[in-house]
Amino acid sequence: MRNLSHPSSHHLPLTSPVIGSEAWNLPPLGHPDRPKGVPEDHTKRWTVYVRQPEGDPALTTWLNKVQFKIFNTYENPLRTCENPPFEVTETGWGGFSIDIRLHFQPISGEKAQYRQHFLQLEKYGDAKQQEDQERTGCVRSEFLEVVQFNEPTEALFEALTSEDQWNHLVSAKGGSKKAAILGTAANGRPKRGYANGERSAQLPEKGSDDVQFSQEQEMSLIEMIRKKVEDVEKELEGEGRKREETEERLKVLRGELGHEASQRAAQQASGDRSRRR
Ligand code: SLL
Repeated sequence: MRNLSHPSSHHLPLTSPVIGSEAWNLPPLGHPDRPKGVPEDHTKRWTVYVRQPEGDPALTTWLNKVQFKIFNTYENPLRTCENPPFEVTETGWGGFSIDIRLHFQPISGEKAQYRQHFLQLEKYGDAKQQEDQERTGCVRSEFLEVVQFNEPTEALFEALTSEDQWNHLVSAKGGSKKAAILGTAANGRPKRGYANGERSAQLPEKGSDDVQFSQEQEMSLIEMIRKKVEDVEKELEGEGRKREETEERLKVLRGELGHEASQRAAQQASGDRSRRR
């Protein structure tokens, strides 16, 4: 790590944007509310986005530009958002994986980072989730991404911990910026930072009904991912064993086949000899 003289320099700064998508049904073909100019086979309207969790500092503190690479049959499939909102809205009929490139503010000195998001158009999840999706007509798929800065400059660190990042909350919600920085945010949400009150760009420690994303949730996400990795490793082990068995079996079969083939060749050869006589 270079250049970090700040007291909390033992933490590599990280931020947590939300990457997600929302999809709605389009009114069917011939319906008066169906927007004009939408191709006949399109059944959905969708938006893919990078957003800050509610009550968070503006993404532009660290995020400069976002590129979304959508399915290549769309016009101009590489969509670039130089300013917020960092999102793309389109219509279509099918889901696909979207490549997302996060470009950081030049002061950060960080290289762009790459993420992927699957555009989920169909209902998913448990019965309750699907009921909600049916009722609201909206399928939302969101992930809290962890963006870690590997070589943060002092300037980036300053920006990530500066009070000015909360300015947009004051104008938007009429709350107090001071409240946002101290104790609770304007909306009563716990503030970001460490338990000892250390200023940081971390998520609030604990979640609640009102707090969508927290360090607690971040940790359980990490734990979930760790478990998944374990599962996949176990599966790989099993697959490896299966493969060995298959190879063993193949060897035996090849051996049998080779034996048969050489017998046949021998018979043929002796036949040839007998004809020649
Ligand atoms: C796949 N899932 O991976 C499919 C592709 C593409 C969806 C789905 C319309 C695009 C357009 C649309 O929704 N495409 O109008 O250009 O093969």
